[in-house]
This record gives sequence, structure tokens and C-alpha cells, in this order.
Amino acid sequence: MAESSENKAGVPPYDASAIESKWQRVWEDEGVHKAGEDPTKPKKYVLEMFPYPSGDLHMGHARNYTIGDAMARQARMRGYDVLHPMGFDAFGLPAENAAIKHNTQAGKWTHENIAQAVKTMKRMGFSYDYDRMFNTCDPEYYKWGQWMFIKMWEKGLAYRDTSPVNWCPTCQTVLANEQVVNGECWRCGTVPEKRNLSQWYLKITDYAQELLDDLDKLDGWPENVKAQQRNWIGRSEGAEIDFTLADVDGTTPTDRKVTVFTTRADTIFGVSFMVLPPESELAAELVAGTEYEAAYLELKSATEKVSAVDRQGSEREKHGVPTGRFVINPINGRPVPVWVADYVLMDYGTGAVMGVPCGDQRDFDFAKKYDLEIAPIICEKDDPLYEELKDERELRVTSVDWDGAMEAEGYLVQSGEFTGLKGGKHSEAVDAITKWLSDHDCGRETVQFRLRDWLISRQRYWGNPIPMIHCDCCGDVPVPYEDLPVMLPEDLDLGAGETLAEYAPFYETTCPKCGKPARRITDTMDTFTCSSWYYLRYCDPHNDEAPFSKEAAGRWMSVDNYIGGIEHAILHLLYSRFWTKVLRDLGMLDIDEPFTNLLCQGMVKDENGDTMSKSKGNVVPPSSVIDPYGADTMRLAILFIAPPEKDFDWDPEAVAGANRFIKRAWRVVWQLCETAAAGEVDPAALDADAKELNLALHASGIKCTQDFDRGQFNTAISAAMELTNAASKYLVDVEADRRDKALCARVAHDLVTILAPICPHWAEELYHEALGLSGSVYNEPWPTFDEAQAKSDTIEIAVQVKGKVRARIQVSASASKDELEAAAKEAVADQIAGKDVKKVIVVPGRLVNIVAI
Ligand code: ANZ
Ligand code: ZN
Repeated sequence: MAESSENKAGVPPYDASAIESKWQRVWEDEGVHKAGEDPTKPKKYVLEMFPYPSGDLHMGHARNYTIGDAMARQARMRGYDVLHPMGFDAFGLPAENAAIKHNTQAGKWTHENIAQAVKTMKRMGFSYDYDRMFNTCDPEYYKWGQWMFIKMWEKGLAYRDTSPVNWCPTCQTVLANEQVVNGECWRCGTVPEKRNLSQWYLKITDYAQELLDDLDKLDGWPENVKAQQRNWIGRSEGAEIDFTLADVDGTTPTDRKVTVFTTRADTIFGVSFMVLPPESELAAELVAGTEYEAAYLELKSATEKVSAVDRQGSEREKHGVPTGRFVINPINGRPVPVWVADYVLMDYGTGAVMGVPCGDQRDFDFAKKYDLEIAPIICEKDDPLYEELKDERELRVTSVDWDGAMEAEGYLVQSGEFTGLKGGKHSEAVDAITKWLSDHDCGRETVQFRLRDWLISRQRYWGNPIPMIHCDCCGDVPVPYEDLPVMLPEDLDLGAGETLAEYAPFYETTCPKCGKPARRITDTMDTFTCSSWYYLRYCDPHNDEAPFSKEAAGRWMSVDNYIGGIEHAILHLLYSRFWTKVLRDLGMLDIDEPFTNLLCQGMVKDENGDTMSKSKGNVVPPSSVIDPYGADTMRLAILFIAPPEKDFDWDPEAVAGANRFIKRAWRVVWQLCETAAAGEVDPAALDADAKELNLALHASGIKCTQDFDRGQFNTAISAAMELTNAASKYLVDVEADRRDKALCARVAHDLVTILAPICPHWAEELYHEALGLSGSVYNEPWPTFDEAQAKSDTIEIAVQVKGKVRARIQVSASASKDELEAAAKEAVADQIAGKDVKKVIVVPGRLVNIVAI
């Protein structure tokens, strides 16, 4: 740091705009942010969820990326080889809609938005390795998505099936279950309809158990995200029980079975009806041609308009119709009527439910409404009914007048040989009855998952084509690997309503197997397939022989710090975990989980705490801060206002405050440099003022470093502010010729260094111009601070006279009891003068109490 003392030119003004464009140019020219390639160094992969290029970046992006950038820059200074890439999630419906509206091409619109977003990223000074940037709509990228699809097809993990799916009438495409959020289309909010369509799926259910189990390994993930995933996967242990269908005339058994799924086999003696969902083919068959058919068909069409979430909601009124048919309870031979009701779902369990009004509230409500039996078969011991029925084995009381289901745990009554056993979920009664059923070959233990296979086909255009061909002779045939990628045509006339399915140059092809004319699949893949492995491609983005090499992935994966919005808690994060496991099983990866630590940043709301949105007109664009103040002020403000995971309300005052601080710190660094000189600081040789500054240096340095490690940038910044204050005080209190030159140099240097991850241009400029150093502040190691020097060697203690505080004195932290007593007496000498000191109580480190009369 020898040169720094020579700079005596005074403090130049802080010109953010000039400094920022200057360093952005230099960093780009010198490739400062390229991922390191030094295998002797530990690695750190810092990643922010890549954006959908729907326009310029907004404040939410700015916050997300500023957090990641501060982490990445600091990691570099802490000696890591850092991978910090960025790209664009560039396929998707909005591009298509915008193209139609503005009469342009989806690709053109997308690339214009990307160019704008990149410009803003560069203006923000984000330290991305731009050589690794790609867009998911680049054929060099989506080719490998197709390749992976075929690999999955070969392993039976991709398949086609016809079943009722969620169709969004607004988006004109199907949706995955995960994309129906609170019963609405995640994109446009329309309530989807159920349609029976032939669609393509990925078999995520094969991984349900592992996806659940491995959540326990993710110590670096927020609990609420793990809980949401657990819930979505929804593992449920229970039993399947076979009921025998009775014939049309009543109760004679046929050889047909209807199987239910239940978690409460213990309640089987209380079954008073069976329920099928309206979509059930069996239901349709049972009522066909009967007096019940009309009502059934009406219920069926009414139910199609209701979302699955609403159908299961406990508050919603239940609607049902009888079928006129019966099934026979396998455990006691009782016939029970078969009903059809909208609260039962087709695609959970077996799609049939045994109705137990006394145990389940939904069944209870249903029984009340349609006047069905409510047989008490489980009771608490303090219930009078328990006394009455506790030894009863036969079902004698078949209906009680209750207000609600007996959802509490209790003991079985009226339950044959199982009467008296404790019931409830996972209870001894469940075990005993399940065993009886399986011994009698009419039931078995089973595990159910709520998770369904991932529906990935979409019927629009701007997405990655499913690389399959349908041939009338050979069926579905994958496109040969050497023909990949299946290029998405860029010249569709979207304005005229043309879709991929109508575009003959795309779909007309020949069968790779038999050579006859065949039709290419015109569905494209859900864009969430593209974002399920982009983080792997960044490890090896230019590979044209494979999606990525195992070696490159081995070097960088897993992502150490992944930062993004909580809205992806299930969708993207679950799909990516699945995809990683599939690639592992294909031998392409050695890891089980893609993201070690996950940070879900809070939202940026407007000044009144409302979400920013274009329609409300309350959006604060990043340029509105960068233009007047510069990117460094913006970055500082974003990180200072709140801890990263908390929401905050946008506050122009906080931005102005951040700008005042940056200017002040700028002046302080320059002024320190005016009296700085090279050399080691000798703590023993410092005078009292210098000692105080040195103490602030080490204490704030330690605090700042620890807070960085915890991702608590707001308090890390507070620590840097304290150091700035201490330095400023030193400059005011101590004249230039009395200042410790080595200490001034060190404080200036460290202040620049610890703020460098947050205010990069500011720091780089000071590093070169004020400190007079060369290279880059990012090649500078993070400073080390000393615990011993961070503690004051004097402490303040209270001096009391007869229990009342009369003085406070500074004493050496290592002072003995005698020394403390002497110092205390001196401090209150006038008050104890002429009195008799009866007793002196010394509490080291806290106080001295003098009892004088
Ligand atoms: C009888 C019973 C008695 C039930 C009782 C509960 C309480 P979880 O825990 O979420 O897995 N069920 C089964 N399949 C269904 C379907 N397709 N649509 C709607 N409900 C269905 O829930 C399992 C319970 O949900 C099952 O256990 C069944 O009701 C119901 F006192 O069977 B239960
Ligand atoms: Zn929609």
C-alpha cells in the first residue's frame, strides 16, 4: 500500500455514473468474472433463479440478483473458485401472446427482451460469467432437453396416456397439477376444466418416496419449503379393502369387486355407504338405463366445472346421487348403498371411498344431508354411549343424532371381535383389522401418494417440441438421436391463429422405423422441463457432444447457494430435484440433490405495502434509482432495508440514506488515504484515539464477516457503517500529523474491501484511485480480523454509595479487586469524605458498592 500515501490530491466528487460505466467496461474487457478454473481452490456455485424475459427487469429481480451477486463476489474474495452464471427461461406462452398482439415473432420479441434485461444486469454490475449465458430457446440447449426426453422414454419414465386433465380455456392448453394453484391456472387465474385428452407424462411418481426422504437431507432449505413439498408429495399409509358388488335385485353377491382406499381400516364396521366420484366409469355403468341416470348425468356435468381443491374443501356443500345398487361389507356381510358424490376424487387412492359418518366429517355431512346411517363404532371412554355399547359386538345402534363426526381417537364398539381395541390413525385396531382383511384375502396394506405424474405436453407453440413421431403402423417412435434437435419453426403466422398442429412443414414427416408417411408430435414440453436442468448446463454450456460432461458437473454441482422466489417452492424446485435424480440414474451425475442451500428472498412491495404490478401502476423500475443515484446505491439500499428473506416496502428515503452513506464512506476513505502510509499496525503503540479506531476496525470486521456468512447483509452493512463512523470521528478528533499512518491505511483498505461485494464499482474505483492499488479488489483476499483486538481493554463499571450509583469509571479489564476498590473510592472521594467506610463490595466487571456512614 506504499503508493497510497502519495495521493494528496484532496477528495474528488463521487460520480457514480462515470465510475460505474468505467468499471463495467474494464471488468468485461478483462474477464474478471469468468468462473475460476483452479482445481486446488474450493468451489462455490452461486445461482439466482433465471428470469422469464417478459420485459425489463423489475425490483424483484434486482433484489434477487443483488443478493446472489453479493454472495458471489464475497466468495471470490474468500478464496473460492466461483461459478456465477445467468441465462433466460425463454420459452413460454407470454411470448406467443405478445407476438400475436404486436404482430411479430415470438422469438424476436423474446430476444429483444433478453437484450434489454442483459443491459440492465450489466448496469447493476452483476458479476456473471457472461460467456456461459444461454437461453432455453437456443437450439443448442433445447436439443439436449429433447435428448433427455428420449432417454426417459427409453427407461419408461416418459409415456403417453389418455385421462382427464386440467384444461385452461384462456391459455388454450393443459396444465400440470402443480400449475393449478388454489384451483386456478397459475398463469392467468382461470379455473381449468377437466378434459379427457391424450397427453405426455414424466413418471415423477417413481421417485415419490425418494423425493420425500431426501428432504431430510436438505438442512440448508427453509422449513416451510420442505413442508410444502412433503405435503404435495402427500404420503399416506393405509389399506385397500375390497367390497363385493351385489346384483341389480339387491344383495346377492356378484363376482365383481369395488376397492376403496382408507387410512382408517379400524372404522370398517361403521361403513354406511360407499361413494364413487362422478367421473367413475363404474358409476356410469351402474346407473345406465335406470331411473337414477338423469340425476347422475346432471351431477357429473356440474362437477366438471369445479376444481379439485374446491371439491375437497370441507366447507363446500356436498352433492350426491344414489345408484340404486349395493356393495357388501367384507367384514360383517352387511349390504351398503353405493352413492356418487362430488367430494370424492377420481385420481386419489382407488377412486372409491367407504363412507364412515362417525369417523369422517365429510362423510358425516353427506350422511346428514341424504339421511344415511350414522353408526357409532368408536367412542371416547367418558362418552355415555361408550358405557352402553362397550361390550357390544353386533351393530345394534345404526344411527345417532350427533352434530359432527367423532374425529377424536377412541375405542371400538359394535365392532365384532375388535370391540374394545384402541382406534385411530396407525392404531392397534387398524393393524388388527388390516391383518384380518388380508388373511381373508379382501384387503391389503398400501401406501398412497398424493403426487401425480408430471403432465408435460402443451398444445401451443413457443416451447421445446416433444421429439416423437406417430406412425399408424409403428405407434409412437422417438426421433433418432442424430436428427436432434427437432427445430421449432420460427415463421408461424401466429397473428392469423396458426398453431404448430396446423403447420404442415413441421408435422409432415416419415416414420424412422418403417419409412412410411407419419405425423410428428406437435405438442411442446412444459417450460418447467427447460428450467429443470439449466443449472447443469451452466457447468459446461458449450458442450456439443452431451448436455454437460460428468467432469464439469462434478466440479461445480451441487449449487451451493440458490436464491429465488418462494412461488417456486413446489413447481420448479420439485421438478429439478426429480430431474437430478433421473440424470443420476442415467449415470450422468453423482449427486442426489441439486441445491444445497436455498434462500427464498422476500418481496419488494410499494411504499404502502402493496405488491408492485403493472396494472396497479405502482412499479418502481430499477432505472428510476440507477439514473439519479447509481447502481451501487441501489444495491446498498436493497440489501440494507431488510434481511434477504423478509418482505419490505419500497422506501425512497432509505435510498436517499444509502446514497448519503456511500458518499460519506467515499470521503472518509479518501481522507484516510491522505494520511496513510505503509506498514503494520502496532496495537501496543497506539494512542487512546487510535486504539478506539483499531477496536472498531476489528469488532466491525468480525461482525461484518460473520453476518456475511449468515447471509444477513443488512447487519453486515451496519457493521461497515460503524467502522465508517469511527473513522470519521478519528479524522475529526485527531489532527493529521498525530494520526497513525499505518492504521489509516489499514482502515481505508478494509472499509473498501468489506463493502466491495455490495458496492462493487465504488470499491473498485477507491481501490485503484484512493488506495492506489492495481489489479482488482476482487483478487484481494478478504481481510482477517483479530478477536483479541476487537475487545476493549478498558471497561466501564458503576460506583455506588450505599446502593445508589454515584459515578461511572473506566478501569482496566484486568484490574484486581484492590485496584477497583481504590479507583472507586477516588471517584466518589467527596461523597465519602469524613464518613466511616463500613464495607466495600466489589463485583468485578460490574460495580463497586461502598457502604459509608
Ligand atoms: C374411511 C375413513 C374413516 C376415512 C374415517 C377417514 C376417516 P389421506 O389421509 O389424505 O390419505 N379418501 C380416499 N380416497 C379418496 C378419494 N379418491 N377422494 C376423496 N377422499 C378419499 O386421506 C385418506 C382418506 O381420504 C381415506 O380414509 C378416505 O376416507 C378418503 F374415520 O376412509 B377414509
Ligand atoms: Zn391459463
